[in-house]
Amino acid sequence: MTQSVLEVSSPARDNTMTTINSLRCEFADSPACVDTFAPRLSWEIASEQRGWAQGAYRIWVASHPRLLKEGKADRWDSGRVESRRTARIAYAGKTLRSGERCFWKVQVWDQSGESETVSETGVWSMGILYSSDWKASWISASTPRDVVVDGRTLPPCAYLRRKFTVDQPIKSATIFATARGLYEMHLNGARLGDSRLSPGWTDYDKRIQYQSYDVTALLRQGGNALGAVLGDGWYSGYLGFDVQRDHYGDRPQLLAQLVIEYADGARELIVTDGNWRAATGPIDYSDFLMGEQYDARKELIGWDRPEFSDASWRSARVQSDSVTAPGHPALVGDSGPPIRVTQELRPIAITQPAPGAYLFDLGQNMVGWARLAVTAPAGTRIQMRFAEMLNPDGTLYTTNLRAAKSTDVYICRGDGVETYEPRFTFHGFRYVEVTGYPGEPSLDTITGCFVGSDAPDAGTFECSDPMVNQLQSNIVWGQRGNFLSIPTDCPQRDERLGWMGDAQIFVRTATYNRDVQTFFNKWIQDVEDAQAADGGYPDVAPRRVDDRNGAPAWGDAGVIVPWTIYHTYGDTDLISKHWASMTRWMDYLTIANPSGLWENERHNDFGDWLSIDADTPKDVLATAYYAYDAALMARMARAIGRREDAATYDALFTHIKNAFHSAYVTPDGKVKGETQTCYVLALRFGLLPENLRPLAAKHLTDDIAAKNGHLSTGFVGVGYLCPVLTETGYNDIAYQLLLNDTFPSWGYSIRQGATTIWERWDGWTKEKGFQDPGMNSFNHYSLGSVGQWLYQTVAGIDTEGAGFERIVIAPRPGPGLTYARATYHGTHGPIASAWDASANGLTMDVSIPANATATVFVPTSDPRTVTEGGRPAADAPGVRFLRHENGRAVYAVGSGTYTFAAR
Ligand code: RAM
Repeated sequence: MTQSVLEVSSPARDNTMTTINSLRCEFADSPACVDTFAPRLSWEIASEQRGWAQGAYRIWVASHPRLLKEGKADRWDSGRVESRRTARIAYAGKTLRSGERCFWKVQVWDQSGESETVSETGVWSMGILYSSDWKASWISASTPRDVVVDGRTLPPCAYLRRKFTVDQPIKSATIFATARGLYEMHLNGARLGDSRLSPGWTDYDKRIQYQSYDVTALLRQGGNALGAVLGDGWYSGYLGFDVQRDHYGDRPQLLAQLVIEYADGARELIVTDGNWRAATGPIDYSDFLMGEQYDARKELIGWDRPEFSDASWRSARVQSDSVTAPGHPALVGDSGPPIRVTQELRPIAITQPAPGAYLFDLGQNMVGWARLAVTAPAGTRIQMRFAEMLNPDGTLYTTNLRAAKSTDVYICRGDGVETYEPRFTFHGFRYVEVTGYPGEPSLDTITGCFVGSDAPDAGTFECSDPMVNQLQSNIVWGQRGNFLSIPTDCPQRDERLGWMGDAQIFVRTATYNRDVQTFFNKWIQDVEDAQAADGGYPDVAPRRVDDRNGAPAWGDAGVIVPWTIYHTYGDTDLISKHWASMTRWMDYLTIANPSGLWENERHNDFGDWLSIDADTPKDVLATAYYAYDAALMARMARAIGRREDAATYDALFTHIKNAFHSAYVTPDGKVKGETQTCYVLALRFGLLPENLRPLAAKHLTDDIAAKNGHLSTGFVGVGYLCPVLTETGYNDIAYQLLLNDTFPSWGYSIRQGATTIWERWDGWTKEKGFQDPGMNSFNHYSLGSVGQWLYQTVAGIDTEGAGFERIVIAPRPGPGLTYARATYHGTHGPIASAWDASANGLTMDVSIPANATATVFVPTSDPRTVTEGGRPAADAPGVRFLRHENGRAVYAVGSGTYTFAAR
């Protein structure tokens, strides 16, 4: 019976054209090192039929795709489960083993129970499940000499290799590898994988990610060679301010294990141990902040091939700490997204501001490095320096990089066309200055290699105003480059840390632009790892460089980010996993602040960082965030069925709200400090009694008017400014702020040519030029947190409850825009909302994925004028009129595409 079901059911047979897409395991496409015993499986359904909903599913998991074809599920057959769920179904089959590959399909039925569809085959691979399955030892190169450049200690990169022989037919071969530091793995002359800067940043004293590589096709009978190059990276290189290096250790180390399964079932392991050989090669040094120097004359030709003679190499040094010993940091499978070069940029211009100094403009502030192409005599030294901005005389402006030298040097081999790109550094830049280049370079000399954590695209936003489209582009570029293993503040200066305040204010915007579920799942663990024994979350996670407990709106990321990721993707396991940690943070605040005002444990107390001529009292801001934490904790407690905790946090919220009210709020709705941020936080976090909300909103808009229609918010207030204005009936003022191009505004930076979000509203002004170079990045995403409002309000895509199961389409057209459109790929698939007010009335195009439902709000004073697909909306198939409220007709719809029109 099973056999026939899988064989006869195909998408083609289904006359409603229903297909199953996007099979995912642990929220990733074909993940390579899953290390949980019950991986969660998800899929999406696309159907042409309006209102399609799943009635039942059946999951099949097998050890070989052939078995699935034969209708056999030797690992797990879930049986038919009557359920609408399509996401996070936990595997419940035979116990999974380290390294095993699982192939799977899902079969679904619609609600009639008759029409059925079968997916294509998905796959995932298991990582190493038990630390005792690790047989490798940490190895390093014996102490090489250090180079000192400009007073900085910079060690050369180590090369490691190991020759081995294969003399039987192979069934499969997988390498598991990681480093304390950074590594690149090679096998038989090929670099493995396309990810960069592996293994990524975690608190290496607690947790280290490993990656895996399927090398079945690369092994050959006879001699083989494994190789690795090591760099310092976050582990031992310069990082953060104050010229500090060796944050976790002073030499990079490698841990690698090749698992070969032979055709006869035997297994063999080749692991890092004393049999490896070590040397230094062409990379004189490679450091995040300082850059890389590569001397091509020292290349070790063929070093990663079996034929190479490593007689002059030394034995690798085996570290004394054993992977299986208690207290060893946890080794965890990299759950993605991988750090990759995701785009190449061609320069748009070359200038020569000084003799012999060629300046390439890539047209975009970006993160990564430059690839150089050159033909020059051996020993020619070519230097590349990087900057985001130019001085008035057209030379590089590097002062804002502070102690980051950001200089790459290439020394030529001299044997024809040479191309070079660095391995273990990255820069934040738009301009590249090349010196030492022989002759005239061309646009082909330099290519910008854009690097970042490669989270899948999730959304698009576009509207009738080109400046707003540039703003959206600036937000996305800032996100793509600064989400590099962790959410960093900036990519260029000597900082590049996981600032919590920046992350919490931007996270909701981030979810719209990219699928950041696995990215933040990983970072939330970094945040928990960074929690102090007293319960304090830090300012930066991983907690290095700046060791203090977190300031208000910074430490709170430990609650806000998990909440946001849960709310976006619907994963309650995430809450359960971090619940104990979050309650420790709440206890820490509550014990220190019994009055309900957050008066103690404010540490760096940044306040509304980089606000403009507005001084939000720090206690007001702190207390507002404390209340917000309590409210989110109550909601999360409810989501995971902890009713008593929910009641406790509800009560805590009320306590803080009352304290806030009596300490800071006047009877006429003024909030102490009276800045825009004061009002925005009080309104957004629900800290005012109903009757004072309109008054407070009025004070907010009065302040905007007094500033001649301008904002004054810093990092903390900015994210909620436009949302609060729309919520309180001032959508037109929110639009005004969005469309401003006079100082201070988003538009002002764009008028000055910004291609990313600036750290400061006044990073550069016509009157004063550059702001204090002590802190002036031109690629900082925090002030880009308005992106959330573009998607949720201008285009109107949101979720009611967690996980975009019940979608809200509620665009709020406003003055200055004639159309806006957005797409967002939610848990169930693609959602679209577009409105156009350029002709008579308003049209709205809406698209809802199968298995989801939506509430659609159509702006109109008269619901009788609303049509869908040309007929009265109330009569349209699959559309149900609910009510008319606040100038909007409200409809319930199921999946499908809809065109509403209203007058
Ligand atoms: C700056 C960082 C970051 C901010 C902190 C308070 O140095 O760049 O953006 O969160 O300060």
